Amino acid sequence: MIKEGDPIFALATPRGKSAIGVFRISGKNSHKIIKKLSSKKKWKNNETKTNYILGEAKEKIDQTLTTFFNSPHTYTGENMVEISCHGSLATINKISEIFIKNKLRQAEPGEFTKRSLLNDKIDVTQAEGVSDLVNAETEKQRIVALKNLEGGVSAFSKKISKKIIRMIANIEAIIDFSDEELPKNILLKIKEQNKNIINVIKQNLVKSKLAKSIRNGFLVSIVGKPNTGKSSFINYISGRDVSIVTNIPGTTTDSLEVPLDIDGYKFRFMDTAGIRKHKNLIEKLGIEKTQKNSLISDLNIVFLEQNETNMYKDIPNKIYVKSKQDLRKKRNNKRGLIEISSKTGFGTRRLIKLIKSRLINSDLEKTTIFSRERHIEKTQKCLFILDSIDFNRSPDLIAEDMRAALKQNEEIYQKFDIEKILDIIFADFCIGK
Ligand SMILES: Nc1nc2c(ncn2[C@@H]2O[C@H](COP(=O)(O)OP(=O)(O)OP(=O)(O)O)[C@@H](O)[C@H]2O)c(=O)[nH]1
Ligand SMILES: [Mg+2]
Repeated sequence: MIKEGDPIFALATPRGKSAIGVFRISGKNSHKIIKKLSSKKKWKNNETKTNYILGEAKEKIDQTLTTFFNSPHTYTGENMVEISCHGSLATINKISEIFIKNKLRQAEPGEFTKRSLLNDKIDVTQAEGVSDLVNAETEKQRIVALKNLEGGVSAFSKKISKKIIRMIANIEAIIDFSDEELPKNILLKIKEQNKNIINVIKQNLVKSKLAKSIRNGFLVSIVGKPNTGKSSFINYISGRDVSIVTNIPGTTTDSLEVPLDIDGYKFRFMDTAGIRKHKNLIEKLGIEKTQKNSLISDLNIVFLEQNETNMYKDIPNKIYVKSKQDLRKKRNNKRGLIEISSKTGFGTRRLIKLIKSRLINSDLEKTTIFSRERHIEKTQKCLFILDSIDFNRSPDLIAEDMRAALKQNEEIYQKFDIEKILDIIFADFCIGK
């Protein structure tokens, strides 16, 4: 059953000067309202016609290309209209004004998708996919988001649910039937089933690490002593002067993040105050921040002055680099050390290649399952419950645990606790989607 909400509208394209602007309208009476405002009165489903939007005195406001969509086969499930008008601010403002006068309400961010979800046109993970696709900045983010939109996450989680339900049916058979009526070793079989589900989930979680990083970006921190060329490297790879460079040691006092698209992957390079002895409070705070960031980074690039690698024993996931190669006569052939120059660009491609290979070590096409923290959290909870089932307990207690695990898994794609889920999903939606 489609529920129709109050009539809403939104400009689905950015407000500003452009060739066209697209308005979307959805909800109760939306067809009636637009027919009243249009120079043409008869519209068939999915029909696109040029027409005029008319003002209060029936004066022409703009020539538009308008399409009517009949419920339930629309994005929201409700009756909808899409209007492409000329993209000037004057036209957009005037049309918006007329809409408001005619009882159309300006939509909230993500309200169209919310209605789509409430009318079961899409499920929760697909709504997340829509949001990610609209926000995708890099090629790989686009690929991951599209897979979610197409239902990749739901398909996987539903498969897991099915397996758990089958296992619950078996354990319930033990509760309901006597030993003679049941196949031998049924408990052993259930244990096998459980192990199998656990393995599938674990494999998926390993793969999901990559998908999550693709969505959020790989965090790479640049650490090292003062004047080793950290900021110069950040400036070189971003092609801009984002960080101040001087020959005064301790120039960078704070952490500074620079987003970069490398071969379609999002990276967040972080210039830092580095790690050294501090002379004042500003330096102390900057260094503490560097240390914290290095722990949460996917990778740390340690810029060396000499061979002080023992200073960085506590830094996880690192690559050693020595910059200013252009000033040295001799090549440093030390193993595990990359020489670069931010003046000439020497070695930088090799370094980027190494960073990429350290972080992306599997094929994306096969690894696009969970890209959101929410999916991973629910799956981990499900896994934890299945993993800690004590098969020595009574079958009804085992069944109870299994049902709890099932609930966690179902929450990935079902509309549980709808308001809370909506808040999370729609936090980064834009108006008109
Ligand atoms: N010749 C040459 N000079 C460099 C290179 N990289 C950095 N420098 C110089 O080294 C000095 C320090 O560079 P920065 O990039 O500010 O070094 P940093 O590690 O960010 O220093 P702090 O912010 O003080 O920790 C500057 O004078 C740069 O011009 C390089 O590859 N070649
Ligand atoms: Mg610096």
